Amino acid sequence: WRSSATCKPWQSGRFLPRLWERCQPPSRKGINTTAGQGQQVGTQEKQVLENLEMPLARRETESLFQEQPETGNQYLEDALLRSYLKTHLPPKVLEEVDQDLERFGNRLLTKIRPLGWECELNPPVFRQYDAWGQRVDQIVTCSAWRKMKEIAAEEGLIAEAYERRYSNWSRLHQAVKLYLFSSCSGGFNCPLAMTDGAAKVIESLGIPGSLKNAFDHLTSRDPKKFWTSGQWMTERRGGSDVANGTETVARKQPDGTYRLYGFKWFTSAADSDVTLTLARVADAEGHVKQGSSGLSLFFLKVRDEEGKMNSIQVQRLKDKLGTRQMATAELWLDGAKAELISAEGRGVASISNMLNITRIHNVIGAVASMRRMISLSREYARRRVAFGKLLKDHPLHMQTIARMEVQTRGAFLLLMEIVRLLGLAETNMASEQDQLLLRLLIPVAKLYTGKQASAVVVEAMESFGGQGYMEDTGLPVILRDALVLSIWEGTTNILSLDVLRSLTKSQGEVMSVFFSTVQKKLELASSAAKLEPAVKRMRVAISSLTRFMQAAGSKGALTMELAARDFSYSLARIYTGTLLIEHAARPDASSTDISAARRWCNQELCPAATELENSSYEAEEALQDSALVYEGSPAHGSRL
Ligand code: UCC
Repeated sequence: WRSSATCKPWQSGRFLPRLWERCQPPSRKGINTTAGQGQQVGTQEKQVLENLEMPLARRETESLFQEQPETGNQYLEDALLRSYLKTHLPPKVLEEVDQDLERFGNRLLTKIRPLGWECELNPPVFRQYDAWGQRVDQIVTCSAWRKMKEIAAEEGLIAEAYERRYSNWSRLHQAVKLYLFSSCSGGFNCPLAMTDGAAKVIESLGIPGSLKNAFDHLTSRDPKKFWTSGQWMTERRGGSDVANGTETVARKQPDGTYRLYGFKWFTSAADSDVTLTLARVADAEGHVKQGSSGLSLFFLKVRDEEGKMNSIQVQRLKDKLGTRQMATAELWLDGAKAELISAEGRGVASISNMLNITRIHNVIGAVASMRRMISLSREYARRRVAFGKLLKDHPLHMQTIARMEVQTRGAFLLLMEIVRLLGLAETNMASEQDQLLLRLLIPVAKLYTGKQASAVVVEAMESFGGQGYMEDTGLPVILRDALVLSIWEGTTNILSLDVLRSLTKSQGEVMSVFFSTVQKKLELASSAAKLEPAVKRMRVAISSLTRFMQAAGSKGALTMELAARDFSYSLARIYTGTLLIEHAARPDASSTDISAARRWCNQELCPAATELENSSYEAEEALQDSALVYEGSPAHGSRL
């Protein structure tokens, strides 16, 4: 297979264009189509093995050793996604959504993924001055990035959720599109997350007249009209402790608007049109109230009608490990004109509507990156020969990918559950219990899938051997971009504390709902004989969790704080396992649905109970934690 001049690198969803762009064998065209592959696959495998037999001189060592993994329409190749939609969507909705997703899957394959790679190759640059020394503070993005914005509008990636043409299922439809889009988006999933969050905040405020125009832009399908939003929460004193870290001051103007003064240390997608941000309103003497109750929420446009910055200066762009396609900036607000949109002092509570949405997007990103890596890994295993046979014929290799697959399936079902509940909440169809469950599951899913994504993506990278570590395969990009998922939108520990916040705020009611929901799902599944071992293990885990709650509840706050992470993991594993069991109990469930549920339930489901028994949450253990960490450091021996 000689390299062909007619080879088009971006055609047919080819994974990466540059390294192998000359290597598509004409005789193999169509290998990556999704239908009727059986015959081709056999021929292809035979050919790969035959090639291996060739003497070195006949092999094209100058251009190619291995064939790159290729994937087709990601919607059509995602068996779990399709079976989920088939199970849950009403037939009429399913018919339309299915058509839309298949079409979208093709567009992603042929048009959008290449643009995503262009975004990676052409990261934004900061132009501070023009040729004549005028300060311009321009963040220059590439044409592919700007095209992504148009596509996002055309595809209704935000609009879909707010038009609600499929009632409560619109959220799910939107989330699935975002899930498919995410790994092709060249980082554009980030501004979309914040845009969705901003639209949600405005909607939850009842779309006040002053924000109607902004809401229309944020939810528009018209590329010329569509706006994206930022979420400027992080200041130089830190990103987690927003209540104490926010220094920005808001000064009221005679016309009722405000001017903001402060320094925003980490503003993602800084090329956005508008943003939501927090600031402390100064009184007539210029005093501000500290702490959470001093924070209010503001809306502002980044530029005025003429395109000039709204008294905002860009200090520099951040030099990040990943998400380099997207401009993250340090911004000085020097009297930026803004509108107060929350009650004074209710900033954190108001922006939490945005946070909950961006956290769901984080989950979408996590599941999408896992799915993408597994798709590539399994394709590679069909092409790559080692020790005389294809990787897919090595049982240990398959076991490794299958374990990743089980994690990804679980994470996917957890994501679907959350967007299902969100859809109900947004169409006034959610019971109080549904709403409590949603409040609990968002931080649980965000923290758990963020960690899963890091682990799965690293493991999948290894499944390519040394190739996985090569920059120009594109695999390291996926890794870098996935590593942020456990950091932004609240780190694992911050999210674990948010799980506790939801317990406190509801006076424990969220846990009653959690227990009753998993019990109900298990009861419905208990008649399926093949699921019996999984159901049994799950019931044991639920008893352990109940015991943990009783024991930890009678201890002090320190116990729950020390247990917060293990507790959140326990909730994630139990709830996700229950969803896998529920999915496997469908009448038309496949054998893989059953084995995914069984395997998930074979892991430790309630680590919090085990660690409680190990006395890990005792005060003495906390002291020992510090001793372990600081042994040998200059701090050792001083009072920690
Ligand atoms: O901006 C960032 C990067 C942007 C990139 C986005 C792209 C993501 C897309 C992914 C695509 C792949 S990163 C910055 C993110 N920052 C955070 O996530 C902040 C992390 N910190 C926290 O979450 C903290 O826990 C805080 C800020 C929420 C803590 O603040 P407070 O003021 O100390 O918390 P309080 O006093 O407990 O809560 C104040 C109120 C309470 O309501 P009331 O007063 O009615 O009791 C809480 O119940 O806020 C309510 N509240 C919430 N309500 C707090 N959190 C929530 C919540 N999650 N849901 C509902």
